[in-house]
Amino acid sequence: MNKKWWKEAVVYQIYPRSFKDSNNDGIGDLRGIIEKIDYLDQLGVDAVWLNPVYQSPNDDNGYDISDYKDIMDEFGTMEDLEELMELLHEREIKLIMDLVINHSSDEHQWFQESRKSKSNPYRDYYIWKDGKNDGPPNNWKSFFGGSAWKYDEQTDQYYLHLFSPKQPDLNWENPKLRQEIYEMINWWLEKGVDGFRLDVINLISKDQRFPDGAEAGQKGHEYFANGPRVHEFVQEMAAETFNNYEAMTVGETPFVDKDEALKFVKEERKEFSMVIPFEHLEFDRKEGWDKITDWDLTELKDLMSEWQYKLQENNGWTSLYFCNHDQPRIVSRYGDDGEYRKESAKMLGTMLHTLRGTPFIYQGEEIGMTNISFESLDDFDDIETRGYIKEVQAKGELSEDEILEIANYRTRDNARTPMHWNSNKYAGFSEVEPWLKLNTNYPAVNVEKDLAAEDSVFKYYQRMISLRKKYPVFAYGEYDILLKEDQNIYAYQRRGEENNLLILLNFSRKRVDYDLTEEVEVETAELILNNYQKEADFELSGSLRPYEARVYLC
Ligand code: ISL
Ligand code: CA
Repeated sequence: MNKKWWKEAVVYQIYPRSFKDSNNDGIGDLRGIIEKIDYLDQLGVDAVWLNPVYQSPNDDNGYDISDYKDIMDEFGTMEDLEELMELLHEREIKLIMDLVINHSSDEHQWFQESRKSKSNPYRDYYIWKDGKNDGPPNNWKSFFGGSAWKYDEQTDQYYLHLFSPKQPDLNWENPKLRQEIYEMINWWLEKGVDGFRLDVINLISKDQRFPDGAEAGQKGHEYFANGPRVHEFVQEMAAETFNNYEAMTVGETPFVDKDEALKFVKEERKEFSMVIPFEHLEFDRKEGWDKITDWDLTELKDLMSEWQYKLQENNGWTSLYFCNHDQPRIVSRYGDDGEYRKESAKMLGTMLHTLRGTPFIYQGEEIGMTNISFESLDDFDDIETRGYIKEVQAKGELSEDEILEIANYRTRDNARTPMHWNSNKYAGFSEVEPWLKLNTNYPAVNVEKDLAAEDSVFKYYQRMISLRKKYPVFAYGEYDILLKEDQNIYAYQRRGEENNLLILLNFSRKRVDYDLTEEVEVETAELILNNYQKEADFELSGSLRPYEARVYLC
């Protein structure tokens, strides 16, 4: 097993718009992050991933970039970013930037040129096609609703946008475009950034026949996700950029199962360090955005196990996460955000920090932040949520109240409300009204409280991270599932060179018995992490309290 710094690291994701506002305009910024470096250091994380901070008209909060080599005015300046990087490096915290290169903003100079004429030198930087029968070139659907094509009068053609019309897809078939992108990536690497998270990177190669997609689901994905040349492009990019710097790379890859993932992360293939999987977050949305589905723990266990075995047997790696800026808060999904908020937040965190892979913590997760409950459909800011609301309204099957309930459960705004620093007005995020409504529970759930309480979620995370550093088995141990059929408990072992870990996680709100006598041989085991007061030393059979998590060193 090759040792790498990023296999041992814990990454903390910051959504700059919502982390800390330093100049009281209601919008988080780079100097706000600088103010909180001590906090990151105290938590013990090894790397920070920043969501996009580049120039952007903010149609999709920075995922629509108009200048890759400049900083968004609202966030600060290039000097601020350089200072942030330096200060992080002083604490031995690495900086990972977001790289959005499947598409740019329509306000990027390349697109401004591209749309001018069919013979413009930048025309082929984007994907232009003639319409078909008075409509778009095919039936592909945008992630944010409606057709993925937009008609442009100036040249009487359509351009492809898998996301918003203000996010035209770049044409990776064009070698000139690819070279420009590599040059930009090297420019950032030269500046000293330590790696990148690559946005929807498995969508960069489109089937050049542009056929209609099957009717169900995200129409067209079979032709634009994991397309014909995707691995060729990724290998070329890696060889010309990241691999010359030993940078950490995290490919965001929707529509990727364990087999497809392995192609991106098998070390010998020299593509990415790890991917961001999606399948483990689809259990409560199997019937679509507008139906909340019950889910079954054994299915989640099977899925996690398949990935774990596949990657460890084939020299591959993955990221481990439950929350990010696109996902509702996990404690409100797979945990319990009421009575057992703290216990379940810690239990879910334990799972992420004890599986084989690199854990990613999303801001607020380390204090157990929960989903919101906005009171009006007008409160939602997220472009994806607004798209879905429109679609569901058009279907006419649900009342406004029912839509509100679903939107509150699903919205990406759940992750994007401002961070809770204390119980002051505006939660210590800003002194003025923030750009997005706060979660109203900030007086009860905030950093100041968690730093003061011994049994807080924060303190538990801190301990978990320090244990990862102390025992290499957390990063490198081999995974093996136990109690496979159990409906309530997720149990597994990690086997390392010096010691082993035994992990027991109760996913239910009741006390549950377990019996490991048939499954493991353990003589002595030290309880090194537990989200309750210790009840007993290790027993091969016993019971777990609601949402209890135990980690034994054996
Ligand atoms: O957010 C999602 C599910 O709620 C996904 O459909 C999401 O759009 C997809 O995972 C891609 O996400 C990334 O690219 C988007 C951007 O809006 C997301 O914030 C980003 O993480 C377009 O750049
Ligand atoms: Ca600000």
